Formats: sequence, C-alpha cells, structure tokens
Amino acid sequence: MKTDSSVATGVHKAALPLSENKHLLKWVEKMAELTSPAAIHWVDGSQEEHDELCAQMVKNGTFIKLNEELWPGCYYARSDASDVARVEDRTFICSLSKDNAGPTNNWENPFEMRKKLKAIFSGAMRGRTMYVLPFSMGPIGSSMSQIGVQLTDSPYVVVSMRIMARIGLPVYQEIDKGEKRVVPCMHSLGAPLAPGQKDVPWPCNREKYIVHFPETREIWSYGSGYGGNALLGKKCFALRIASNIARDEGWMAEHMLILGIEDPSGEKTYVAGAFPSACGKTNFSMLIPPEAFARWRIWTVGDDIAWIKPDQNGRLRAINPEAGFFGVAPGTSIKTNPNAMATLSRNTIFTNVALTAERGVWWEGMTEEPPAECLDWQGKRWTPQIAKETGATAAHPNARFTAPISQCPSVDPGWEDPHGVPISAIIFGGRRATTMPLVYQAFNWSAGVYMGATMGSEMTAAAVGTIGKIRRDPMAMLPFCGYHMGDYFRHWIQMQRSLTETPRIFHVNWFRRDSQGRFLWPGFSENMRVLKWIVDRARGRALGKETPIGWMPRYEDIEWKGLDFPEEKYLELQAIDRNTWCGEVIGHEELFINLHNHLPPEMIYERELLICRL
Ligand code: SAT
Ligand code: MN
Repeated sequence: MKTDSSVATGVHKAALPLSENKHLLKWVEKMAELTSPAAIHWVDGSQEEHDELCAQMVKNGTFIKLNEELWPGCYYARSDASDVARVEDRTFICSLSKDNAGPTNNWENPFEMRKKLKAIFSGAMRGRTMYVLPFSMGPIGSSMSQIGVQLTDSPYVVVSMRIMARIGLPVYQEIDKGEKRVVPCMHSLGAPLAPGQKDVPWPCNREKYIVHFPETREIWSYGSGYGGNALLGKKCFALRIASNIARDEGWMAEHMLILGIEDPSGEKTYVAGAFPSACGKTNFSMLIPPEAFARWRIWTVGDDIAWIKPDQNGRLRAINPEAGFFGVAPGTSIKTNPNAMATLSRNTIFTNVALTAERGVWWEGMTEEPPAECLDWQGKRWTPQIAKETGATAAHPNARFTAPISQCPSVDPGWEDPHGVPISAIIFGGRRATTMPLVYQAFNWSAGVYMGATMGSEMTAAAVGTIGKIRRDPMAMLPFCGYHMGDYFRHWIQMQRSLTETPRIFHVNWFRRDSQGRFLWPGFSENMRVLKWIVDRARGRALGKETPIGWMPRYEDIEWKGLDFPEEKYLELQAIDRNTWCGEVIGHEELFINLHNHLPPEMIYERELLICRL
C-alpha cells in the first residue's frame, strides 16, 4: 500500500492517522486488509481538502464545476442511470433473530450475511483511495449526538457528508475522549480499478447491499453511491441504527422535520412532522407565511430527521442530527420554496438535475419557462420539444441538492442548541387524493400513536417502486425502522410514561382532490393557516369540533384573512365519509395482521373505538 494518499499533492499528510483511538486504528487496518485500497486518506474536514477532492472529481469527470458567477462553490454530478434512489429491496436488517427485524424489514441471518459481505468487500477498493471519514450526527459534544466513522472509497460521499454532517478534526477529538460508542459504517462502491484501468464518472455496482447489524450497531453498504444508500449518517445511522439505540435508551429517532412558529408577540412553538420521502417536508420546514401573517415567522431546525428525548422536566426536546439538506430538486422554485432556493444558491452539490448552456442547473418546476436547450441528467441533449415528443424529463424525478442548513435564510437561531428545542406538537401527514381531511387532532396520545401507525401515502420517486400506489407507512418510518414495527408502536405508547406533558398529535393532508381531480387546498404558504390552529390547540386556546376521527377546526376556527376560501369548499376538504372511512380502517387491518404478535393492545383498542364511533 502506498504511504501517501493519491489525492495528496504533498500539501497535507492525509495518509497519517488523525486519531489515537486504538479500536479505530485497528478497524481501519483490518478493513484496508479486506478491501485492499491503493491509499488511505484520513479526512480532516478542511476547506483545502474539500477543494482538492472537488478538483480531483472534476478531473475524473464525476463533477462539473458550475459557473462561479451564477453558482458560486457549486458542483454538478450525474449518477449512473441505475443508481438514482434508495433500494429498499436491497436493504437488510440483520438482527440475531428474524423476529426482531419483523415482517416490514428484509432479514438475513447475520452470520450468513457477514460471510457474504466479506466476500464482496474483499478487494473491493482496489485501485481506489479509502477515506476515513469521522462524523457527528448532531452538534459535536451534545449529549444527544452520536458519532460514526464511515470508511468509503467515494470522494463524492466525503464532500457530501461534509455538508450533511459535522466531520473531521473535532470529531476525532470526540472519538479520542473515548466517552461515546462509535458506529462503524463500511461503504464501498464495489468498483475496484485494475492497474491502468480508466475510471468512470459514477462508479457503482449492479449488485447492491445496504446492511444493518442492529445489535452490534454496524452498517455495511455496497454497490451504490447515491443518497441514503451511501451517505451512511442519514437513513442508515440516524434512523435505522438510531431507532434501535433510541428504543434501548428511552428516546425516539424519527423521520421528522422540526420547525418553530413565532407569533407576533415573539412566542415560539416548535413542532415535529413526519411525512414520507418526497411529500414536501423540505418545503413545509421552510414555509414563508402568507401576507396576512405579516408578523409571523417560521424557523427551520431540520427537514428530515429528528432525535427526540425527554428532558429532566419530562418534556420532549428535539435535535436535528443533520447539518445539511438532501432535498428533491424538481418542483423547487422561488415560488414554491424561496428559502430552499436561497440555501442552494451556493456551496451546493447538484445530482441528476439538468445542466444549462451557461453551466447552470435547471429542473422541472424551477422556472415557468424551460431553457431552450440543456443537457439532461444523463448528459443527453434536451429541449422542450423533445420533452413533448418523448416525455423525457430534463432532471430525474429524484434529482437532489445537497446544501448546508446554515445557509438557509429561515434557519432557527437555536438549530445547533445541544439541548435541542422543546416539542409541543407532532404532525403526521401523507399524500392522499381522497379520504383524509386537511387537518384533525387525535383525542390523546394513544389515539395519536394509532393515527401515526396507520398513516398511508401515495408512493413517490424517492424509492424504487410503483409511483402513485397507496402504501401504509407508519410514522413515515416503514423503510427506516431498524426493528420490529410492532415493537416500535409499543415504544411510542410507552414514551408517554416518561413525559409530564405529551405533545398534541395532528394529521394533515395537503393533497386531497375534488371529483375533477383538482387539488382542494392551495398548500405551500397557506399551510400556515393550519399551523396556526395547531399551535393554538397545542397551547389550549383554540376550539375544535369533536368528530369520529378526532378534533377538527370549524370553518371559523381557521384564520382566513387574505385568502378567499369559501365555506363549502372547506367542508368538502374536511369531509369524513363514514363508508370510505370504514374501508380505510380495513386498510389498517392489513398492516396489523402482519404485525399481530408484536402489536401493543392499545392499537387494537383504538381501532375498535374508531369503528364504534364510525
Ligand atoms: O434516503 S435519501 O436520503 O436518499 C432521500 C429520502 O428518501 O428521503
Ligand atoms: Mn426523508
């Protein structure tokens, strides 16, 4: 093995270990033996290192540097056409017993899986550099944060993780204190290079494995360089492994945004919200209130993941373990999300969007007028005419921007508070064309857990699968819960016992359609009206009407100033049809039958009560 990194121009000594932790040094050595990289690079997280890695990727064709005048500090990448989203059918939870993974996860015997991994990782990094990438999920030093080290042969992952997490020197210091358990995250693209072999812009392998060992808190990912498959701090660690840690330690690792609502008197209320991937969590977390709410502000803490823990006073507090947004680009515009547009205007990595003639980026929905011509996400010439003829989109529907949260104009001043922010309400939501009203509130905690557990949503492009089909996605955690879903519901039910005050629980649906298929609700900024009712309810100062499914705002309970929304339309939007709902409850059954031997009895009682009320 070479003693210096292939990246090094001799400027920094990336090959020298930056930690003194014996376990870490030994593990790195062992993994290098297994994967046979040409060099080892200890990531320090510096700007110089970042610039070098980017320059190297530009040279290699992985990155195109965007026009510095238009897009300062930004880079453009196109993935392999087969590596564009999370691969749920290749994602495994290898707990010791199959029963612990439950029917909603793919399980493989951990001993068999280790054998398999050993075989495929053997020599997998040949001809490449292995990066040692230490990262902290959550502010460094916070008691709510967790530490991991990712070994990866992808420089794209290193520069992406520099945005998405806290990485580098300060994390080695945390590791060297030896106070916290470090989660080992092994990652290879599975594309070794033979001597003299020319690299491709996006190396990956057709065969993919995204593997979790919950008991030993380990992650092994093979074959993909994209998003949640490869940025292992995100879904693999912060959700699948962290959900296991959280259950054992009495807290919650959730697929939730966190936002703060500030009213004109300066009173601030934080809420957490669970929506499946690509249902507008990012837009919601950066909402700009409509004109009529001139002195209200929405503050963004996070757009994807929340770690929530009871404090000494029995109140839930939440941190966002991430430091960046990995947001869906298509549909993002000055109109739909000006805060996101400002955030991604610099120091951002764009993947699978379109490249314009002036070396800028474009995606469907970014502007009303598409560019006359551009290169699509696969590098092919694209024009509006070609789109009309072939239906080809310029950007892949799961094209993403990777941008630092600190650049978001609505970032909450407390977003890095090591103690987290207090959570007053939890919002569940899905993408539902029918059945689900705009908003309602669960009667109490266990009814709220039932509400979250039975959440359904139409599928999106965030995962490989059938787009548009409704799937039950409990708490938006179906692909992310690292253990038995029935036990997860039980954990939720039990959380109530450690709380002096439970957050109020709500369900929203921005996507209900009328009989002609048109959206009933304008969404976006106008969602502020729903949020205001939620805050007022959580603070005990708004009325609601009792219905079979929960509390609902009457027409007069919503602030309508500045929006012409007739009462009839509101009633259509909020309608609960008893017959349709009976069908809905049968849909709940489908999920519960699968989970029956682990299902907490509260779920059965809540369903029975709901049926009685209907
Ligand atoms: O899991 S990803 O990070 O690729 C995106 C998502 O599904 O939310
Ligand atoms: Mn997500």
